[in-house]
Amino acid sequence: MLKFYYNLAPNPTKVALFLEEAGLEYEAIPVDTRKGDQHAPAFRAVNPNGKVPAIVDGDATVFDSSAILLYLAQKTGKFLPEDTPAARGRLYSWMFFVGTGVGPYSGQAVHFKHHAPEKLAYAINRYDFEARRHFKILDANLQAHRYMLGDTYTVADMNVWGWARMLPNVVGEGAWDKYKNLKRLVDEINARPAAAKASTLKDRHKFKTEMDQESLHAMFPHLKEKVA
Ligand SMILES: N[C@@H](CCC(=O)N[C@@H](CS)C(=O)NCC(=O)O)C(=O)O
Repeated sequence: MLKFYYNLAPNPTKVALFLEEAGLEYEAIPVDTRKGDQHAPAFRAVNPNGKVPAIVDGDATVFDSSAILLYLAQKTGKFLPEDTPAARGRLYSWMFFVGTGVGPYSGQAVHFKHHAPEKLAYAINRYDFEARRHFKILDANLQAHRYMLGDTYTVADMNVWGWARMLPNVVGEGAWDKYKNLKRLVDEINARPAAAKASTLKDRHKFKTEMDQESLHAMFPHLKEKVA
């Protein structure tokens, strides 16, 4: 059975959404990143980057949420746009835009606002600005089209949903007023049965919630190590 390595963060959650949408059977394997499970050699053999999500599907091992979503969409033939160069161009562009822009800038915005030991105004401003700029681009696309790739719900919408549903945590309370089209998509996906099923992941395993010294060192290793 497909193995799905997860915690409750945005990137694993969008993969859970796809697995539920497609009705795939999977074994959910918790990786408690606040306890340092991501650094265990057995997990590093699955994802050398030491982050979730990752999947093992027969002899295929896939890490990074956008890669996993594309892999699963192509494996099942579900939630893909039509098979034309124009549609593939849109699919790959938005998938990579989320993977290289929305995800990392949102993650760093959260890091500098909520977790960094020092409140650095420059870093907070830069990542807040960039996260907002990326969300605005998504919002403008969703003003022009019902879904990210046009008229049909696809894997690109699931990719957006992962971080977009956390928008107030990324850019602050009250932010939804400025991203009404994105809110429309997030609300629509939240109401889908697959999203409700994906959210039951939180009931399957009790993840560590404290952010103590062990967690800080596991998740932010630069606090104690140097890269050679
Ligand atoms: N580019 C990756 C990012 C994955 C990622 O940042 N995962 C976080 C979720 S908490 C993680 O595993 N963090 C643990 C760590 O950084 O030690 C993706 O899209 O899947």
